[in-house]
Amino acid sequence: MRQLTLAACLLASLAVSLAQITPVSNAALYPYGPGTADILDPAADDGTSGEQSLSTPFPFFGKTYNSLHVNTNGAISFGTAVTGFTTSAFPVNNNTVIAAFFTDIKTSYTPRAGYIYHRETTDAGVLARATTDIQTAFPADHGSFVANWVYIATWHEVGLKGATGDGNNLRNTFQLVLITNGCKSFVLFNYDQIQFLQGAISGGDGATGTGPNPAQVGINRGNGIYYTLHPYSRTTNLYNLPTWTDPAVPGPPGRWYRRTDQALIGNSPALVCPSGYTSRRGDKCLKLGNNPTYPISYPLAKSTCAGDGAELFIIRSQADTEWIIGKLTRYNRRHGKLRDVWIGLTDEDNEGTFVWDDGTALNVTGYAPWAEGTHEHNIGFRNCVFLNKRLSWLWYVQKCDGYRPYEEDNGAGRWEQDAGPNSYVCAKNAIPVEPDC
Ligand SMILES: [Ca+2]
Ligand SMILES: [Ca+2]
Repeated sequence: MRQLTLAACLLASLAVSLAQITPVSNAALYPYGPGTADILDPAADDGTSGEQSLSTPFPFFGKTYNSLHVNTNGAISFGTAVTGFTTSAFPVNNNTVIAAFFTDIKTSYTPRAGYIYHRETTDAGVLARATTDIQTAFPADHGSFVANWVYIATWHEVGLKGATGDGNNLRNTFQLVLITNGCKSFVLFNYDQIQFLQGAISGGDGATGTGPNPAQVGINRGNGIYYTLHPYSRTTNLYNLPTWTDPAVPGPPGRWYRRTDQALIGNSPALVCPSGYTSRRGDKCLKLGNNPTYPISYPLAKSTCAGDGAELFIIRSQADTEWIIGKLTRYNRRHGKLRDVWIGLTDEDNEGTFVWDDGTALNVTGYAPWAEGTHEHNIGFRNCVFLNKRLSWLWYVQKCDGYRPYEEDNGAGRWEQDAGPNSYVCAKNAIPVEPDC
């Protein structure tokens, strides 16, 4: 019995000594491991820290979370543990993650391949460092930011799943630092060493740590809409993360900064319309433009929008069309005289190839409600597309300078009802609302 106890003590001390790693010294990485209050997770493959309660809720893409999970496969997740990973590029549904190095990582080898540490902290030194880092990185926008809470998760010399031969020696060291003042939030992606690109599954090679699906680096809101990706994500450039510096954001080599409280891609409730643009559709704000008495040429409609920092509205759906019809109908009820509507679509540059005002090609298999006979009508000098009121608002094409000569004036100082488009819709990006903090 005494011998058993002694053996258990020896085993326990052996386990402790194994955990006494030497944290790397790197200007990008925050302190971690022995000597800090870090929690060390058990060795695992596709494991998780379990739910970690947060003393300060973390704002993340328009929501706030009271807990998080630190997962073996190189990511922090919100709402639920994410013990797997995905090789599909963000945005994807589910996988609500901040992914530092999202691939098949495994620490549960004998001997152990790496250590995953994490802690929340309000240590004054760490908060001061986080405050300085954010103020230095974003002096114009966040120059007065003061951090009041930080979470540090570190994957120290972790190995790849399916390692064989020389692959048993490949190790990656990286860290996520979550920072908030309770309102705005940021994450630092810190890299010290990248020796493998992916685990041996997903087509990977266990001896070289390479393969067709290198790790994903970025943030995924989990709704299939909001996301951000590091430029090296899913490429062999991942090897260079420890020396990479963001050309747009000052910071030490090996660090990528992202703000995380706001959704800046796609539709967001935290968007407002710029002055003069009252109607919101998705992430665009719209303004009806018109000339009640004369036809207006396509170039004039386009340049009027451009002069306002806008572009002609790009119609993507029947709902967009109905929005315009409704707007015109209300206008006509009060003022009359609005007719056909230019949309931002022409084949001026290449006959028969229609391009939107923002340079994107018309998706020929997508929404494109041409009126019957348009294509026979579309010859070299008819290049601009409009909603044809007389043809149930279907798309028709005409000369870009308006298709009736001014002689069509009916003598009463009015143009004929079908004298050509005299309306257009300018679209501007909606503006994200800065929280008051
Ligand atoms: Ca794994
Ligand atoms: Ca044409």
